[in-house]
Formats: sequence, C-alpha cells, structure tokens
Amino acid sequence: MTKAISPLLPIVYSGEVTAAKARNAPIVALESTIITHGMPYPGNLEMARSVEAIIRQQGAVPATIAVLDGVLHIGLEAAQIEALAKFKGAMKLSRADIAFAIAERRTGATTVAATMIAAARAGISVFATGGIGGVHRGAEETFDISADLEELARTAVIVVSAGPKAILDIPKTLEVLETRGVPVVTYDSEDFPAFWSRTSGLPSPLTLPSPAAIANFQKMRKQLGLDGGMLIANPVPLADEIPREEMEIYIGRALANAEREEITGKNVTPFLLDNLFHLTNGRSLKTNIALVENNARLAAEIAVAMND
Ligand code: PSU
Ligand code: MN
Repeated sequence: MTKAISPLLPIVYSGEVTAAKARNAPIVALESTIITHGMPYPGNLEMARSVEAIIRQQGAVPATIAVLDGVLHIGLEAAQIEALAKFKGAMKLSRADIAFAIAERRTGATTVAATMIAAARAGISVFATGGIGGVHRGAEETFDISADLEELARTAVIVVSAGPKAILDIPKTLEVLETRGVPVVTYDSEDFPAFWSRTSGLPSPLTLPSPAAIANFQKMRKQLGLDGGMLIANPVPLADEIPREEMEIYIGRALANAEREEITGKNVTPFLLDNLFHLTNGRSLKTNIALVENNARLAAEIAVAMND
C-alpha cells in the first residue's frame, strides 16, 4: 500500500526576519486582524507601519504575520502590508481555520490566537497586539468566548496587550484566564486596564515593574515545566486614554446596535470596533493606535530581555 504524502507547510520569512533568526536577534510578532478587521484604512496602515518602526528603534525585529494566497508569512514586506491594509476580502483566522486558509490558498489575517500559533511555529516568543479577545458580555446566553483565551493556555508566547477589549465582560474574562492557568500581569500598575482606559476598576492578578522581570517570570514558568503563554496588560498612556465612565456610554450604544442588527460570531468584535469609531468621532481609533504603539515598545523590550 502506498502512503499518501502529506503536503508541506508553505511558510515564508521576510528578509528582515530571516536575518534576525540567523544572528539570534530579538523578534516581536504582530497580528494582522487588527489591520484588516480592527481599524479602517488609512489609519490601519499608519498603525502597521509605526509599530514596526517602534520595534526596530528598540533594537528588535518586527514580524507581522498573515496568510497571503495560502502562504504563511512570518514578517511582511512593506508592499505586502500596504496591500493587506487596502484589501477588503481577507478572512479573519483563528485556531479553527488558519490551516483551512493555507490549504485552500486563501488570504487571511491572523487574530491573537492564530498569530500565537504561527509565532510559536517560527520560534518567536513575544507578540504585541492591541487588546485580546475574551468572554463577551452575555456569554451565559451566547457562549461567545474568544479562542484567544484557550490559545493563551496552550501556546508559549508572551502576549502584550492593553488588557481585554472593554466591550467584553472583563471579570468573566479574568475568571476564565485564571481557570486555564494563564498568568495575567499588569506592567507597572496594580490596576487592571481596560483597553481604551487605564483602569477597569478591578485589581490586576499580578504586577511586575520591568521587562526584565516579565522575561524572568516566563523563563521560570518554563523551568517548572509549565506550558502556555501569558498575558501582559500594559495600560494605555494617560494622554491618550478615554476614561472608563465615558467609554461605557459608547460601548452600551454599540452593544445595543449589535443586538438590533443581530450581529453574531466572528463579526461581533469588528462590528463593535467600527461602531465605536463612529460613536466617538474617530477618537477610539486614535487611542487604539496609541496603545498598540505603546505595547509594541514594551514587547520589544521584553524580547530583548528574553535574549539576555
Ligand atoms: N485588538 C484590537 N483590534 C482588533 C483585535 C484585537 O485592537 O481587531 C482582534 C484580535 O485579532 C483579536 C480578535 O484576536 O480581535 C478577537 O476576535 P474574537 O472576539 O472574534 O475572538
Ligand atoms: Mn467570538
């Protein structure tokens, strides 16, 4: 009997990432769903370029991850980022469908979950994003819980965020992370942040004061034989934050709009983010870009510390 030959994974590293791997330089993974589904053009392109520049300034190398025509890209060239930022038909890929997009030669952007999978496959241990997905409000009815949480429990990548998106149920999100054994560490603050706002009103499960301490903690987890990643919450800079009480008003309206329009599944998060962009006259986007930039800086510092 002849055995069927398994297809090889089509994976391409950018020139910059290839060189970084050869000299063992620190690399920071970046997701692409934030580009295709999280922000409108041209703000998305501006953000994608500026986070890469910030990572380089810190002495690390950026690796934006996406599936382009069935090829898994670890690091995108400038023209590929621009094309993706303008492309309307990209899939939003998570653990369930990243291999589908590759097998079917599709183009898709990677969420936090899918970016973690690709980063781990490429030997990259630090990843910067805006906010992770989590337990949606009303999840007791809808069962809408992002696959990002399960991925954090499984895959050994440090994810630097500004907290879970405030459109979520933050207490329930923290409960699931605790149950699944995911460390949640706020950088330099006792208050757990809520994406656009510096505080969620909840204390952070853990706090660490420096990138070196974060790197050391993850190394200690590995020593203990613990797998899985960890969530770093990096509060949005004060100058860019939208206070929680104010944001809650807009979020309430966006959630009501989503319910009225019967938005479900993968479309929920992009719909709410787009609605908030309009409800805040673009202010939510400005804050979103500022917090991703802030996270890219911290992630690069952690990546450098991981190499020490
Ligand atoms: N953070 C942002 N904008 C985004 C997202 C995160 O600032 O668009 C994306 C991430 O890719 C995250 C995804 O993984 O939203 C979560 O989607 P869902 O709730 O459908 O799992
Ligand atoms: Mn969901």
